Amino acid sequence: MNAYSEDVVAVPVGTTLDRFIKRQQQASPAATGELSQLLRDIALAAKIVQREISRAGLLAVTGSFGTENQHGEAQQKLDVIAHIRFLRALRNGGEVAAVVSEEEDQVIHTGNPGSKYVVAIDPLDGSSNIDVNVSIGTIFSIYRRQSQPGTPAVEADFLQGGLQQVAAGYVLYGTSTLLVYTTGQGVNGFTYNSSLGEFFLSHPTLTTPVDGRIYSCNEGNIVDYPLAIQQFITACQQARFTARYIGALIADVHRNLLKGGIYLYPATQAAPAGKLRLLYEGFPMAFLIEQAGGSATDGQQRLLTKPISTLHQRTPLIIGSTQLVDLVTQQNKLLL
Ligand code: FBP
Repeated sequence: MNAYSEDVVAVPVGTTLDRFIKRQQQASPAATGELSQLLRDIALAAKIVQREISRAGLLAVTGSFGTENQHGEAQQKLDVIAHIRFLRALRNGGEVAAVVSEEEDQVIHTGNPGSKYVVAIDPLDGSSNIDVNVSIGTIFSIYRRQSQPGTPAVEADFLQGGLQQVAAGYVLYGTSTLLVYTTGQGVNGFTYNSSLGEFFLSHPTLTTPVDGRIYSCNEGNIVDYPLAIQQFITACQQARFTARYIGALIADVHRNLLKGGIYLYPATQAAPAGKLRLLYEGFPMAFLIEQAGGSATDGQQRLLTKPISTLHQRTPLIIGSTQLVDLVTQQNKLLL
């Protein structure tokens, strides 16, 4: 699905996000401006969350919130703050009819039933890094709803499948804050300049190398990994690949996207269906990596074609440079 027209808009580095969005919209006669405004609303929420994160240690917003989400995971204060901030921006922006968030079980209606878009979001990815000042992020995925605008959005609007995404992206709160997204015409990255309060194009038409020498996985789980994955990791070690694992999907995938490499979170005995969530982690990252020339599977099939039946469905994830992803997926299929 391609939100804007075919023409890829070539704009100089340093262009503001707002101007870039405007250019993409102008290049598409069919565009109504609703998706453009939605992307701006996401950028606004990212700026607010970036500010909260950068002051976390001073504002006592680190640590547990004292509640658990529907996955039985302890919610960190910043998980809840990011959830509230994105929800508020999407609600007030008026372009989103409903939201599904990692932090809430049910579909969240925004009070904008007339809107034609729905958004799935992981407000804060890499929660285990929050209190130790290591990179974390936000992941978002946008669909054009199937249900009739003017009526309440429904679960089916979120279960259309990865190929139906209109746009997807992530915000990486790292050494700098980066917004990386696609609308189906390649991937572009924008760096936040907090002194000007603006995102500027810094990574135009991102592409990932077809091969790489970095592997990212929680080797502490290796005994639980499928045999093919264990063999692949041993082969990487014997080939003197570099092991890098930040423990935040966004940060690991972003690094590997730039340098070439592979991130693996396979099924384990502890998580036989995988740990990561298909709707707001797997699908958006797979859409992005494919738009950058990479690949993503669940260890058996192309992730974007994987059937989805529940909002918080889990999935194994293997994502990164095509040659590495294809190799381990082929091996895995052979040994299953
Ligand atoms: P959250 O969205 O709850 O943070 O979970 C996802 C995640 O943190 C990924 O970002 C990361 O790659 C993975 O889980 C780390 O899991 P583990 O600690 O088991 O290695």
